[in-house]
Amino acid sequence: MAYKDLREFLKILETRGLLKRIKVEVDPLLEISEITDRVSKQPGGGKALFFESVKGSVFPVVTNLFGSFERMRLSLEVGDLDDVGLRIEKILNQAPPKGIMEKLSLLPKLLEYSRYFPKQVKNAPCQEIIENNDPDLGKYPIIKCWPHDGQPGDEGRFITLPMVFTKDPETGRPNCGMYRIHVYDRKTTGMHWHIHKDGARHYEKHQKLGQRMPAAIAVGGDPAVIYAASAPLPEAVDEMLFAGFLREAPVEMVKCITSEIEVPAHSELVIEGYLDPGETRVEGPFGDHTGFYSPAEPYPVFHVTCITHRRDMIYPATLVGKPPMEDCYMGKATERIFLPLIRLDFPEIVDINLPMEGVFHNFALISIKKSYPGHAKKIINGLWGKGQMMFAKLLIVVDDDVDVQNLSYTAWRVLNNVDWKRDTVFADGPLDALDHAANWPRYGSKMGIDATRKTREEGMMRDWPEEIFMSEEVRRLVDARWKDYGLD
Ligand SMILES: Cc1cc2nc3c(=O)[nH]c(=O)nc-3n(C[C@H](O)[C@H](O)[C@H](O)COP(=O)(O)O)c2cc1C
Ligand SMILES: [Mn+2]
Repeated sequence: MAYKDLREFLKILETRGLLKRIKVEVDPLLEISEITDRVSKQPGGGKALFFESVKGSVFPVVTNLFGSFERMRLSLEVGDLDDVGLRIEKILNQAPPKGIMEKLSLLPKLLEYSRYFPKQVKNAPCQEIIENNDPDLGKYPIIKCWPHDGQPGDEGRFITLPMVFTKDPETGRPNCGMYRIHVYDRKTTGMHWHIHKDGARHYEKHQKLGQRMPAAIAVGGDPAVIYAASAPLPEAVDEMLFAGFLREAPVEMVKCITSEIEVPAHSELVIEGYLDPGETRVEGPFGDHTGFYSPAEPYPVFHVTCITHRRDMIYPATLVGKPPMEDCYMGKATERIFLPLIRLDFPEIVDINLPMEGVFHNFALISIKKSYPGHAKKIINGLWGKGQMMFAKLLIVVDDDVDVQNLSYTAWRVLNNVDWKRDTVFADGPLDALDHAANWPRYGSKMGIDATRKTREEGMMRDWPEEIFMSEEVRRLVDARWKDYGLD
């Protein structure tokens, strides 16, 4: 059963002892951050935090919702994050229907999926209160994360767990992306969609058409819906359909009060507004999930026309910074969920590990079933051409007998197997907007390492050595005699 909204999820967390209430008054400027940071650094990611009393606002704040493997699984209602991937794989493996009989036999399945399309509703909890006279962002407990966040003249508050809804002006197709929101004043914010993202694409199109762009920022809801905003889906896939698939129930959507944009009806808070093409303002700096401040740069400006919310709104926020943090668990979910989709193009890929320390765009480990010379290099080049994998600054490919989830074993194999000149590939290309190491923003070099066993065809003049293993016979003997040695 899908969670209807954020509250249902919070209730589950609380009954399972995975949520801690903080009753004393706390400051949304930095204090909530420091508490959240300390808790997310506890073994396993600590608990979700519910701040009941927040200085300067009547609304409470929750943080660290997704910040452990257990809570990430609970948020998607699965026993194992791989279960979502398996569901996707099952759909993808259905052979394309040939004859009419086959098509008919698939009909029930197809209908089942159509159940997941977002559904329009008229009455929405997120519109219990409508502030369209003089909307004021100052009423809400929006947090300041790190000391140098924001510009002189603003308080450095950022909405950190937003779902930003836009529409393609040509196709009418909706998009939802998680792009942090820098609050400049009561009615104005930044819009930090990197140029590679779908929201930015929609903005570009409005700009070309010379049209004002409507947008809406929704905060809070079923955690599966929130997660979907961060998922690296192809532009053609509506995040809300994907959320429907994840929660196995359609997402109920409601039209905004001041625009045609639709937002999840069960959100906690919705900020409606528009962007004027060409208008930019300095956004940031912001203590980012790389563990460094992302620099202040011009980004489009969002003007608020209306704010709607639940009467007793609960405001969720996330804190990003040096890993491990809450977003690392969201990234880990993405790693598991998207593996079957990557395998569509690269069936030889066995597993992928995006270690938290690599903050997702910096490092990916990939195991493959190698079957021809140069196979690993083909995977490296191929992945750099696939969606947000283009940002991967370091790709290391190993053979399928390496468990890439075991970092120590993998490091040992890689370090022994590589001849650095022969086995490295460099490429120039787009980089994540958060990369600060390249000479220019968003463009620089990436490295791939082929750490698979090398063959003659790949130029290896020697026989590959055999990995050491004890014989089965002796292992069985020692197993049987273990007690006799008196070692335990
Ligand atoms: C907590 C969090 C904050 C994020 N902030 C941003 C951001 O400010 N700008 C951005 O372009 N992407 C950001 N992302 C990544 C995007 O949400 C992600 O790339 C997503 O796939 C974008 O959706 P889109 O493909 O529809 O553009 C963030 C992700 C998370 C989990
Ligand atoms: Mn998208």
